Amino acid sequence: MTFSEQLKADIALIEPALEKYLSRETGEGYDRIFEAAKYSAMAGGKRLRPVIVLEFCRLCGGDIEKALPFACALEMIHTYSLIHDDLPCMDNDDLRRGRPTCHKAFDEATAVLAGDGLLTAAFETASAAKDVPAETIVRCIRILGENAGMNGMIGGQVLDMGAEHRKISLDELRLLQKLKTGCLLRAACELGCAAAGATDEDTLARARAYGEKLGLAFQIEDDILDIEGDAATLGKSIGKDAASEKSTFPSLLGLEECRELAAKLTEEAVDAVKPLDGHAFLVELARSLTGRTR
Ligand code: GRG
Repeated sequence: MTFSEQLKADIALIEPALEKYLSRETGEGYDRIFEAAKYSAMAGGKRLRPVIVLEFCRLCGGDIEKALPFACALEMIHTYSLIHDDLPCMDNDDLRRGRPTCHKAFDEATAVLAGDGLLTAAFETASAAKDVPAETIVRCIRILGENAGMNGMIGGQVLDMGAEHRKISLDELRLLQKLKTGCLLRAACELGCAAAGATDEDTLARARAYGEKLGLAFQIEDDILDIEGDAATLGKSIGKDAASEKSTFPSLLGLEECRELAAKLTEEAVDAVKPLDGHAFLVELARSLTGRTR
């Protein structure tokens, strides 16, 4: 199978499973919350994190079908973070994944609850994984909690809010992004290994390194895309964050150095997994994210 065929096959497993896990309507009068959660979760998106879960599971010799609950749980947490990040009290965005944000399509309170519902459903889904040893389930739940929580993505979001109105250093920005974006990507790698029952320390360290390097490269690319997108659509040379004087990789390093750094980090991610058998897909995936259009 080629890279793009395998990517399509993974997504074809993930999307119906995600929809099934979120289809728990009762007809009791609160079904609108399922509608809102599915509106955001089933709105496309690259499915990068759940694909990485399946592919690390495959690389470690596991059954990727058994990794699906963990892959979908991670995508639910990612979707909740996007819904909450778009709220008026956070980034106040109108569009996400090419359509109105959850609070625009529904209302603010429903969007808060849809995010809460997705976060909770993630843990429900992971804990109910079928034909998986209890020890593996607990390990996966811990990975999800640690990376999505206050020492992970939430901590990163707090640093991000603190960086709203003051210039921060490159080291501070690296930490912020390591937590905010990097933690869920690292969690994806760890979850895939855990779902396969892998315990080899070298493999786990390589998986973590891949996630961390890729997370940073991915965020730098995202900052570059923000600038290029704004320049293309608005005829401006600055992005939203630059306009608000928020520190970003391009504002601290300049575009050229950012491109070089993203490429260097991508190759470091590649180097981390190259010694592992079955690394080809992960190598192509990492390289496909450099210079992506979104
Ligand atoms: C508000 C709880 C809370 C957390 C906020 C992760 C995060 C922290 C906010 C998301 C907003 C954002 C722009 C994060 C940077 C990481 C990033 C580029 C997210 C978008 O991920 P993609 O490109 O999205 O994988 P798709 O739509 O493809 O899934």
